[in-house]
Amino acid sequence: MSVTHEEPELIQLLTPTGELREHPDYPLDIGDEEMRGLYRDLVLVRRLDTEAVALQRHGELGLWASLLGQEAAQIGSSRAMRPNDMAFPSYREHGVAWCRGIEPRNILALFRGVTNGGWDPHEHNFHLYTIVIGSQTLHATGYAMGIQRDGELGEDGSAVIVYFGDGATSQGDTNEAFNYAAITNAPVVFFCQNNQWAISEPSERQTRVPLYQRAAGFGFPGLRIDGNDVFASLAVTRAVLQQAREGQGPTLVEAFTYRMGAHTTSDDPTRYRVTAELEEWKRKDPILRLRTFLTNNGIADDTFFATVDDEAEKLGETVRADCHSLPEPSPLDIFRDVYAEPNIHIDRQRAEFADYLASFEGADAEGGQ
Ligand SMILES: Cc1ncc(C[n+]2csc(CCOP(=O)(O)OP(=O)(O)O)c2C)c(N)n1
Ligand SMILES: [Mg+2]
Repeated sequence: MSVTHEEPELIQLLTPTGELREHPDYPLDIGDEEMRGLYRDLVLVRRLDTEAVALQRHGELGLWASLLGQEAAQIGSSRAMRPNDMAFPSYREHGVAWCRGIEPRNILALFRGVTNGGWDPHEHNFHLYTIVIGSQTLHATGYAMGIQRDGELGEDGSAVIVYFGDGATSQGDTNEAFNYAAITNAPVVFFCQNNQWAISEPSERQTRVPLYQRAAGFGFPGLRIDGNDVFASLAVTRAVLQQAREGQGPTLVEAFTYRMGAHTTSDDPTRYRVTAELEEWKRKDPILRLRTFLTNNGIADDTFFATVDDEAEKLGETVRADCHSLPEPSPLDIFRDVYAEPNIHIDRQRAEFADYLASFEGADAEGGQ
């Protein structure tokens, strides 16, 4: 059976060669300072990512999921958030974490396996990383329904943004979340980073229609943006978050991008994809095009770029040093976050486990050696 569908329409404000295009519905409306700030964010999160990959290669992290190539999708959309909005990430959202003020060392702790969570979701309105594909779309929809019920909608109200991949759109959870958000008109932005791969499964084997068109079937708008264009990501997300805050319900944003690295450090993409594809996407690099734009329009000069490069080097050093000095957790920490309130069963299990640990010669009460 052949299926016909409309040709995908891509919202793009900054072309791969660094030219700015006006869009009637999505004005960019930011000043030079903010543009330089976006460039700085992009470079710093890429440096953080490169350092984390190197740390994993040195055996300092158990695993790392690289965001290489997806920086613009993440930075633009998260700089569109206000502090009182809530974000639900997947496991690759280091750029979003960065913009929400999560310390890189806390992300590293997670991938080093020395924390049971990483951060307090309420402190930065940034939920914990979620590995179970698509499940965070339901958490986000429920949270957005809570915002509605707490009467927090309005021009200065709050909204929710949830990040997930192309592969997650094949999950039942994601489709249930789409439906629930639609029928309840929940203030949630579904931000799908279509990096065109779900590990080794290409997106053309996951869907017969462009992903953003799925939203129409659930009864809410869907848009496709150039995910390597930080301006489009910012302008579009800002607009749809505001619509959500004002009670106009959910939107699906499909950020069309490309995962330039491996799925994770445990994966070898040369086994399932051709180099030519990667080379093509290198020419669409999100950082390169913004640098060209800033240079050609006299918004940033060599001194600015050199300062950002220096800052990136320092961040790399800090991340490395922080990783080496992350404390080992106590085995008893596992009992700490099970319930919000004290619980006699957990207390008893904790005490039994503490006795067991203490039974080893030379062990201290906290299980350390
Ligand atoms: C429910 C569930 N099924 C399978 C997996 C194994 N798994 C981990 S990542 C992944 C691919 C996800 O692809 P996508 O949603 O496109 O996200 P990306 O990694 O490309 O950012 C799979 C199948 C999982 N973590 N959870
Ligand atoms: Mg993917």
